[in-house]
Amino acid sequence: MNILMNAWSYFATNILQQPAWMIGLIVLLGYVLLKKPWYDVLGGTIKAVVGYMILAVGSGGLVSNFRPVLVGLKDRFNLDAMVIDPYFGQNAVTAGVEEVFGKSFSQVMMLLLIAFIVNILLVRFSKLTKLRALFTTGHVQVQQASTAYWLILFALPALASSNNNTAILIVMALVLGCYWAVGSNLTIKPTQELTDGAGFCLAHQQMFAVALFSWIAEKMGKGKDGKKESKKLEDLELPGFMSMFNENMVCTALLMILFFGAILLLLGRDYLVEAGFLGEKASFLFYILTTCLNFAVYLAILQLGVRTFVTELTNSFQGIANKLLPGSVPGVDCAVSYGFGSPNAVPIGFLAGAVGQFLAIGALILLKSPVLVIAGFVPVFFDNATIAVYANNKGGLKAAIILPFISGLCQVFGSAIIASWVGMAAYGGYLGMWDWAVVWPVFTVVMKYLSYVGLALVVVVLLAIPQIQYRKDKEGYFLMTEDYEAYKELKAKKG
Ligand code: ASC
Repeated sequence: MNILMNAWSYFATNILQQPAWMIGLIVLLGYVLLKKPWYDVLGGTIKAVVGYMILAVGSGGLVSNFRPVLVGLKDRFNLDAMVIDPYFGQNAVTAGVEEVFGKSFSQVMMLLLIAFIVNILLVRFSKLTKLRALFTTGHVQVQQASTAYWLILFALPALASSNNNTAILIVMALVLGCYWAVGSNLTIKPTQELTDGAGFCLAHQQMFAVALFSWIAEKMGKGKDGKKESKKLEDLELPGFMSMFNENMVCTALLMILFFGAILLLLGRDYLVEAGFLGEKASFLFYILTTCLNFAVYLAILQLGVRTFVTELTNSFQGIANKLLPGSVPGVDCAVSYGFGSPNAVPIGFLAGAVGQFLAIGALILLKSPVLVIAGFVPVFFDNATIAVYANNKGGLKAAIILPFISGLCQVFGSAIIASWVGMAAYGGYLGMWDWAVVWPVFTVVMKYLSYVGLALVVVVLLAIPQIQYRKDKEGYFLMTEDYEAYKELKAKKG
């Protein structure tokens, strides 16, 4: 048993939680199953791992550069607020779960393993379950397993007081594993349409949001006669000086100078020097410019990473989809979508979401809410940029502005309500991403008030979603992942 536990712990720490190595393992396995020569297997695996590492440099750089700027608002104005951000959320669970429920955090990793097995089994039996997507983003799985652990313990006090840890974990893993499989499965269609059949989907924290907002965007994009009406960002021809916004780097840089420039000015030189961001003698102006232009730099790195690994992943995954998990697709980080569609949707979604979040925070202050929220960079950027990329693809510019704006409101209000109710706000943070500010609070309410019946209801409703999707398009449902060109022909025929 001990050897098994050690092996699991080694695998979990070094591979499962490190998406670059997890993707590397999947690519390796896929190419081996495709019986590729050893040098193709090695080359493809290296490209996939390095590509993902490049993506991580981009997204990590964005987070480490801009999170302190937003969190700085809390210190600068002495706010007693919780930060909505996956890492703050995870810290809150680590700090509080033992005190509040008398449970150890180490259980979270077991929950992750069992929920992942549930996901694999659901996909293995796709003929029955109609589920096709495998979650591969381990760092996100850790954050979600932590939050789910807290929410379910809160909702089902009988579980929290039980001594049978294995039973508790299996019950929890059922809900979490179903959420992973069903959520990522929901993103397959919009992602195939965005990427023209690249063969992946999202395994992140806004999967229900992407499905819902893509659907709304499609409705928004159509005129009264049902024809496509609104223009996508990439088709807009901006006149005169505005044409410089067609260039993604210029657009991102200018928008960020406006947005972060204003925040940095608000924080003020004195605060930035005191907090160690700015040298005492350094120029404030050039500090602002450099920080803001870094945004464009990290986005460019991120996109390079996507280009490097996506082809390897989707080509090699054929091996897994043919031999191990028929008809399946890999679910990946939401940032991968920034390599597709209009790159300008990324900064626009971020800004629209930020406006929504700041308005919602203003409302909390005005309403004298007992819980105040500080915008965390990860939800405000990664959720809303992703929503905008998908919304733009379906509904054009209008959808790419309005829907992330609404998402920003949901993130703040939803997180404030759930985190204060379940007691996480007191520990300084909540996950805050869209699905966890909207979908999981609904699960929690249902489980809290209906207990085990509620839990069963959540699982049944989740599992019913792919069945409904399948019944609405029996011919195209599996075809869209197995042969996208044939799927497009089928759609064209049906008009
Ligand atoms: C998250 C999280 C991150 C980012 C990253 C985006 O939810 O924890 O580090 O989003 O995955 O690329």
